[in-house]
Amino acid sequence: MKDITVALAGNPNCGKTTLFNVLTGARQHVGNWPGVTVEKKSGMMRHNDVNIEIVDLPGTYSLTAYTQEELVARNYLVNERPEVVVDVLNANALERNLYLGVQFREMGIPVVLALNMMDEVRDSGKTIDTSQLAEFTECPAIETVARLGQGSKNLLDAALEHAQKNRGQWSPLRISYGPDLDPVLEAMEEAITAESFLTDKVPARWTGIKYLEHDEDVVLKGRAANPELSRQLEQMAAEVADHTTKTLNATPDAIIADFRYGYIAGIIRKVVHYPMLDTQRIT
Ligand code: GDP
Ligand code: MG
Ligand code: K
Repeated sequence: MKDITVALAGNPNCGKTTLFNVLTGARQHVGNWPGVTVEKKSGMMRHNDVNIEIVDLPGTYSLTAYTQEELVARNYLVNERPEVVVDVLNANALERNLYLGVQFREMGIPVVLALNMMDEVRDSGKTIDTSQLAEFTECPAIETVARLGQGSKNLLDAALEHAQKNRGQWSPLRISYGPDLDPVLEAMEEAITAESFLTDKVPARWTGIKYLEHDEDVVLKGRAANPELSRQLEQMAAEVADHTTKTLNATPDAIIADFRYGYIAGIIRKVVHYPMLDTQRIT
């Protein structure tokens, strides 16, 4: 029987399936996610006397409700609450790949970063300060080359340790979304917390963000759970959307994406270093 579940997530083509195969070998089960035709793969393995179920989530760039894959990944995390998510990153495209991880951390789920394709990073001459990345993101970060099976032991050590440290507790990352959205988000969070609205499953702030983003899945669940509060939140979201559209020519979901990318860019500037150009070396 399993002791813990580790979910593998990441953008398409980051090496997730390769890593999944390295970890689980032939002990795999392939099926479909309930109700949809998205493939579900899981496998069992044992590491440091712990029985680990590894679940391969669909590859996604985001966690909105726009695609079946994103909904499957999100609902799985919310309903099954795996002890830890291993976010597999193409380390060679770190900035783009970190966007998904920020969203996991906004949900609050414990995340370990697997910096995969480190062979390609080394070939490129770039360097990544992995320990600083771990510090800034507050997620353990492990370098891997899944195609050669490198780093999987370190990754499992880090995943088990992180699972033990968090003990199923979710603690969401809080990013500022600027002077227009922050006050609304705070008011939403207060109202959501006061009514324990969906808070058995997800953090109050995350639900607020989803109302600002007009997330259809969350709004429908919200209307079913508490129609009056849902109407209030929808009203708040509509008012601020009207305001930002007039003053900034931007909808809240676009502003939210901008601030997330800004948060990531700030980290990337500090941890990714490029080789000096030849022309600079000559002078
Ligand atoms: P997925 O879409 O995330 O499941 O990615 P796959 O596991 O299918 O891998 C996508 C491609 O990347 C395949 O051609 C793999 O062989 C390759 N790949 C996986 N891991 C690495 C790695 O660490 N380094 C390099 N260079 N290629 C890798
Ligand atoms: Mg795959
Ligand atoms: K490749």
